[in-house]
Amino acid sequence: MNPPVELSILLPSYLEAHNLKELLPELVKTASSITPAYEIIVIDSVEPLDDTRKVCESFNVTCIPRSPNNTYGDAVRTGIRHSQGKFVVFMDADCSHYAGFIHKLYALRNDYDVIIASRYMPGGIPNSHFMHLWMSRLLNFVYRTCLDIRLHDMSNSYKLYHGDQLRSLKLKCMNFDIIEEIIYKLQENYQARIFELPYDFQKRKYGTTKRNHPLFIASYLMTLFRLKFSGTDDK
Ligand SMILES: Nc1nc2c(ncn2[C@@H]2O[C@H](COP(=O)(O)OP(=O)(O)OP(=O)(O)O)[C@@H](O)[C@H]2O)c(=O)[nH]1
Ligand SMILES: [Mg+2]
Repeated sequence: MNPPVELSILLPSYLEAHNLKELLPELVKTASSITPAYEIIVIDSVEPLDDTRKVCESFNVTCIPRSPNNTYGDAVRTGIRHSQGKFVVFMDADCSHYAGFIHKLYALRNDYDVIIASRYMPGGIPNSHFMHLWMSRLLNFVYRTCLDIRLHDMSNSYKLYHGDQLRSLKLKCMNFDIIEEIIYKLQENYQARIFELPYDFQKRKYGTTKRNHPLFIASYLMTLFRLKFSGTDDK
């Protein structure tokens, strides 16, 4: 029987083969220096759209298709479903999140339920385009105020969670709002102890964003209303 997995690292990925070529060797180095009982899972598009699967194979990293659809929400749910780790780290696959920071997140695993790489707390560096930064800060302000989540940066996906808590959630969001849904439900269901560490965010290295802004704004607003007025339904 295989020993239990201590650390799962999950990377939702959409057309990121170029970035993964640079990120995965660093990630394997970091994970194996933390524990031999790790798994790295890249969650790719439903059908292959680039060389992502070949790149993962070349570094001995697991790559699975998301299901049922090509949305970020389905990538996150697919990753959580497949993860086995006592602790789970989510990160982007576009080199905005550097692997070495996992050491800092992991060092606090027994003190908190969630540890966030925070761009907006004192000491953090957002390093984004003006419009993206403005929208992201507004999003954090609105969610913080309406849902009473006292965090500087709940929307950066780079976080460490406790695997059992994460796997117990019923998550419904289809887009990037699933990140806020996770935090809200962990806070409501577990009174999760959440801690932020200042993080120096980098712009993506290769490729361009695939975010569809009007769609994401609409889904952030709908999710905000749903969480505010329906609360959680998944204890
Ligand atoms: N937009 C989008 N991103 C996805 C999807 N599935 C996985 N991702 C990954 O989610 C991460 C964040 O998406 P990005 O497109 O970089 O969004 P962003 O960070 O707001 O935009 P950038 O300024 O380009 O970095 C990346 O690693 C994507 O590859 C998807 O269906 N849509
Ligand atoms: Mg990005």
